[in-house]
Amino acid sequence: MTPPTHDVKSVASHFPLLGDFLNASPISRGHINDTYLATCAQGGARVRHVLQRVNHDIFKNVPGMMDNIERVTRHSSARLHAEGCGEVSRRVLTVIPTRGNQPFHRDDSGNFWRAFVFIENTRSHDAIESPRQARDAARAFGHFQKQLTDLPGERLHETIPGFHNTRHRFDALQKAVAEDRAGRAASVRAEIDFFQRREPLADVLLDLLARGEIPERVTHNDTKLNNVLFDETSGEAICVIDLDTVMPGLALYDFGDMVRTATSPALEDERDLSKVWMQMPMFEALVSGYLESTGGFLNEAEKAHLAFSGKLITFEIGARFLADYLQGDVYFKIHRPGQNLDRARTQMRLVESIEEQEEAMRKIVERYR
Ligand code: ADP
Ligand code: GN1
Ligand code: MG
Repeated sequence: MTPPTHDVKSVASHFPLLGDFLNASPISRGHINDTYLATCAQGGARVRHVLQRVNHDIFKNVPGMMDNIERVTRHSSARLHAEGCGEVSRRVLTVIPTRGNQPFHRDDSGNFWRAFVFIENTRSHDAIESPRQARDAARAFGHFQKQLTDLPGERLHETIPGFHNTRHRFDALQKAVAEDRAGRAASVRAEIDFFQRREPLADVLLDLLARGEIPERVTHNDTKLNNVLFDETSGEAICVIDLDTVMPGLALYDFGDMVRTATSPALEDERDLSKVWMQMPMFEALVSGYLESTGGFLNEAEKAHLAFSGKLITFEIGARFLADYLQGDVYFKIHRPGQNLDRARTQMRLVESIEEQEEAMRKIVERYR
């Protein structure tokens, strides 16, 4: 639970950073990796970089993951240049290879470290503030998908196999309940029941995929709101980050996670559940922004399931938070006891709020189709 401390200065010496190392401070957003902002001095100016320790308990094939990220960022960058974009270095992540020209550095403890250009003059948001933000974020994530529709080469590595396989995720929750490693199951019976009652949700998209009604695509798979950077000055969503899970997936996984993270005004771990709900103006903005970027290539079955995808991904991530709570908080970083349970409860409340409004959500999608 205590934040890890690393010798970031020593890590930094393995990368050709643009200047002399001054200091590094942790960036506490994100549940998975250890991220640092490393500042260097160069001719009186400060140059900043991101140094990140990849969580290799979760990402078992770091070389494969970095291969994906290099291919995807190279392709996006070429696309942006072709589109005549003026600020390519702020609109796509730039990996800085090590001094030995490797995509990551391995330290003496076996940790994998990588470096990125720090994208200046941006902000990320943990909770949505306006429909404009929602529309912009959805347009940016949709544009990211669009850029990758013609990614050349082999199928990308599956950096976490079965990442959004909701059947597997549901079964993992059942297993966590049965094992009850942390002795917590009896105290969260109502929460467990909530997910068990909704088990049939788990197979809906997997069945559509198996019947060939929706296609596999290259998707981001972690489109939570704080994985897009907004320009500090204009407020525009300019760069999609956190590319660790870019791999084969369903477009609906990406849209669903936007609904999960960019429609409720509350934080993911809010304890006052009366603050958690699906706000229709945010949903409408997501649909409009997302279809603006992707309307040209999504098929009718994908469009027809946009509202459903929000419910499904919220259900899925809620089940993952609850399973992690039952296992003793071994996956998602927590900053206080009970945080994963609080996160599971906000997801449950949001699923209910979507259920209450699903018909109206579907009608909104109809209007934009
Ligand atoms: P995690 O996988 O742990 O979520 P992220 O890659 O999302 O890690 O990084 C955590 C946070 O660090 C992001 O939410 C963002 O605020 C910040 N960040 C990451 N990369 C950059 C970058 N290249 N430029 C600016 N900020 C960044
Ligand atoms: C994790 O890395 P981060 O914080 O952006 C998780 C996502 C979850 C999310 C829940 C690799 O995302 O799948 O949806 O937390 N990433 C991984 O907030 O498991
Ligand atoms: Mg992140």
